[in-house]
Amino acid sequence: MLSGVIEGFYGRAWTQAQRIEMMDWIAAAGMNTFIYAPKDDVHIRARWRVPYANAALTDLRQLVAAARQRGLTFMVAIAPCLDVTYSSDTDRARLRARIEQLQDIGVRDFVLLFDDIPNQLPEADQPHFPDFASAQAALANETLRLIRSNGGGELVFCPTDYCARFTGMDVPGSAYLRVLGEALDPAVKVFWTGPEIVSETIPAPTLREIGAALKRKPVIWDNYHANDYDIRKVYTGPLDGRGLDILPLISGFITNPNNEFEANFVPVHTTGSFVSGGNYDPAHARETAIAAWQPRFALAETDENTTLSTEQIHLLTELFDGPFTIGPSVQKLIDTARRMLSVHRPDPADPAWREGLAAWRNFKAEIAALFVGFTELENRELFHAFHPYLWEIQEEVTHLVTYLDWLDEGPGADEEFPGAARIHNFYRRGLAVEIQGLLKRDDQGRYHHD
Ligand code: GDL
Repeated sequence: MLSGVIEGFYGRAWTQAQRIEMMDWIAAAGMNTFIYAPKDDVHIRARWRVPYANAALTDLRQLVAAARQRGLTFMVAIAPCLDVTYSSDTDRARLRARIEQLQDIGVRDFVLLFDDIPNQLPEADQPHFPDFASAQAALANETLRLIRSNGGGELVFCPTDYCARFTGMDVPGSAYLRVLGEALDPAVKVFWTGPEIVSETIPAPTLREIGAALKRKPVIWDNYHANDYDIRKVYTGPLDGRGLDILPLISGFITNPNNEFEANFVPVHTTGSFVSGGNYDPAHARETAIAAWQPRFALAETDENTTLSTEQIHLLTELFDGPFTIGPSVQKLIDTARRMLSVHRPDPADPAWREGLAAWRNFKAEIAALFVGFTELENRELFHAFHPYLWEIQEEVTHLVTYLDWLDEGPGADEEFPGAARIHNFYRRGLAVEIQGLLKRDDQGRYHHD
């Protein structure tokens, strides 16, 4: 089974050194594949017709060698999907030329991506193919033949409808997927992100469904830890929401993680634990990963052996846990604060209030210490990976505790916070906040206007 990482996100790509280090992480996590597919490399998508220049080829050649040294499969993406004419001999020749150029430097395995485009057969192709899926399958099969004729290798194809959401949650009814399943050479593997682009869970029955439509077990392209779609999020907790019962139903599990390279240690480590098929438990996997991650948290001003504490790193992973979860102890604090704020003027003498307030004051102190500790890290990339997010959390926690402290002073029923003496416009502003303010969201996340 393919397992590993795809550098497949939008936004700033990783550096060459980071890619090689990522290969170390993949190998250490017991996985076998690194896929080079940054949307940031314009040669993959917009400029797919233009051959790579020598400097880029030198870098790619270095990645081929680094993967080989570590016993990993190294795959390179090509995504002609923005403007290819599927029936054009010239375009097909250009695709062939790109593949051959990469084969010349030792790349054997490829991914062919058709994601994030309209599901529509281009007009120029309409006389030549009955539908979009047939056109894409023809190009993929031709690419596979080329790969085979030049020594062999894998081809993984990313369909335009790569999750159930894009089929209107009707995978068995999707003509597009059915035609792909029939027309694609059985040796071509196919990516699937699950029910959604970012799937909270990937239930086994949904994989039986897609497996039947595609006539093959899909390769999961997991966007669980991807954060390119939300500038306020980073995910550094363990993989969750995927059961071991899916492993027999897939032919690969590849994660597309955070843009911030350093934030991906626990995601990659725990993805490795998950695919190994043992007794995967996210809580346990988190602790094992933290222990392996800790040496990266060396402090700059002391001897090399001083790092942030395990507890601090644990807190970090809980603050920025996953797209659908906050770490359990932080979630408990949120629940406590919600209870504390459920009455207009709480009784400061109430033991539950006192306990909750102490917990929040303590949390604020822990965050402050973590924030300061981060500024002192030797590894500046690691610092930058979290700094803006930590800053925001520290701000918000401080505001909340300031408010709780004010309530603790027993203000009158008609007193307001903040009083005139306090700066009150400290919350984030800007266009996005203005737009959010136009439409209020209810508890279910539905929008309403007044
Ligand atoms: C996508 C893109 C991917 C991006 C991710 C998360 C796939 C197949 N394609 O739509 O490049 O990083 O969502 O935003 O997932």
